[in-house]
Amino acid sequence: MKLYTHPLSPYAAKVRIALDEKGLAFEEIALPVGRQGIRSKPAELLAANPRGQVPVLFDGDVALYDSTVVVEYLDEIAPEPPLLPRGAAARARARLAEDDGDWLMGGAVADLIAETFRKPDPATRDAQRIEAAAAAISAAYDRLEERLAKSEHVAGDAFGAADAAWFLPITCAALCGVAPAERHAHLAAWMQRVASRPSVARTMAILTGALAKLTD
Ligand SMILES: N[C@@H](CCC(=O)N[C@@H](CS)C(=O)NCC(=O)O)C(=O)O
Repeated sequence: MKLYTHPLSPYAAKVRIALDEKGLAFEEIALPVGRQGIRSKPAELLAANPRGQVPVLFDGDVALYDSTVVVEYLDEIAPEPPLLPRGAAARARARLAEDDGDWLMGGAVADLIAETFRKPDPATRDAQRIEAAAAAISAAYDRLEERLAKSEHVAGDAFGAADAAWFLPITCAALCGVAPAERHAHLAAWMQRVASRPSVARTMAILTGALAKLTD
């Protein structure tokens, strides 16, 4: 298998974590990235994904994009350990929980990144947009805290795709100044549990290593 990523992509991270959890061998092609995004996109990526985004997974003649679709594919070809629970209702809830993590990433966290990480000069930032993003992210932390008070993981008691989908936006938001608060004790304990998984620790090392080397 071959996976196109970039080292700061939360969606690519979700797929890398899934591959590592399942012990699947893959070649990672990490695209060069700066604060404003991917610097150059190979023709193979653009041909496989009309959206021009990472992650893209190639498995023989199967070419897939969108992290949710890719993780679900991996869960079908390599069912152990499962990243989605068994049973229609539990699976649907887990998919929704995963989508909520992606939605947070693509909405409020993307806005926060656009106004902070992408604008190193604070004078150029839109304070209102930052405030609105921070409020939406804090509300999402409150909802997740309630959920994690009732279960070990985001969608039940086992680690799965929903955990990978939530861990990255929270990490990105915290790096951009909107971390969980003291009242989010279950969330904080869950972050530690998830961070200690080898799959997640490896992805965090890739992310922090790339941040340390960023030149623009
Ligand atoms: N819904 C997609 C979102 C993928 C996405 O937004 N990828 C970003 C990187 S995080 C990307 O490749 N953006 C294109 C660019 O930076 O030019 C997924 O889950 O895979």
